[in-house]
Amino acid sequence: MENSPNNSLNIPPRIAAIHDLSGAGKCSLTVALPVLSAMGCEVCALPTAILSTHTGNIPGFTYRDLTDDLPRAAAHWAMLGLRFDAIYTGFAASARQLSAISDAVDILRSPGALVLVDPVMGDHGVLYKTYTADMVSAMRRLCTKADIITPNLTEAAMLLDQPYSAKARTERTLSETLKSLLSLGPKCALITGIEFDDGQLGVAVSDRSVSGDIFVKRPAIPGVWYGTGDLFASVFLGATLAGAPVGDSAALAADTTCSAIERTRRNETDPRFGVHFEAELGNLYQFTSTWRAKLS
Ligand code: PXL
Repeated sequence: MENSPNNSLNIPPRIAAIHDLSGAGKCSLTVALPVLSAMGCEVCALPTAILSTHTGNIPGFTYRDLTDDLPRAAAHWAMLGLRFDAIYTGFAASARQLSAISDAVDILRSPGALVLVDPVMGDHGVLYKTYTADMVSAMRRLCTKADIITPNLTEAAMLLDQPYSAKARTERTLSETLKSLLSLGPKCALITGIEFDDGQLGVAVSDRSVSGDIFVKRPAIPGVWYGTGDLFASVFLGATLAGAPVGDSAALAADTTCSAIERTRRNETDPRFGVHFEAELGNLYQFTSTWRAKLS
């Protein structure tokens, strides 16, 4: 995948972030906005819905659907002539919303813009409770428009219509899955949240313009950590837009996610409210500034 960052030191790359705004329980926009701003990007938010919290194991959340606003907001941005270096999508609430997100991608995409689809649908072998079979098909269609996709193993199985197995993975089987994911259309596929057969956790990456798959492995930290897929994808996008090679971007995203999880574990806060990534923002700024300076 050719990176297409706006490498001017002065003009930050502009990203259209099409995600929900969950007020508490850091995920989607409340991760993408701070992370990508710290990484030197301008983030234009196109909220798909407003919730009091995310939907994962927090009963009683409020939900206001904004699907009908998406085409109008995208048309307004297009009318203003806003040009985006990247379009970034994640969680969606319905098949109709996924179709509106897909239309917004078409409206906002200009030549050279990078489209990252994080096909948020489930984890640990199960779909999130709001997801349906129709939504899986709609997400698969959205992935065909992407340059980069970042499913976890559950989402990869759903996208490929394959059974999910909880068994630890070998690099060989992961390479097969990556190949199938690339056949959906993207230039680059990352599988996140992998338990490797040697007990480590990590990600697997395949990029059409890089020979050989890349495996990033880190010591496992047990537990269920909310919003970490959103953190990983946001960091990966920010690093890519700064011009970092795919392996460096994946390693930074993995390290940032592990550090934030580790800090949250030490602090013993309720993991449902997200991981403590705030202390990583300085490092993220440094990383992207270094790459921008190197490539300018
Ligand atoms: O982190 C993914 C996510 C984003 N947004 C909402 C969610 C979830 C996962 O459950 O519920 C609203």
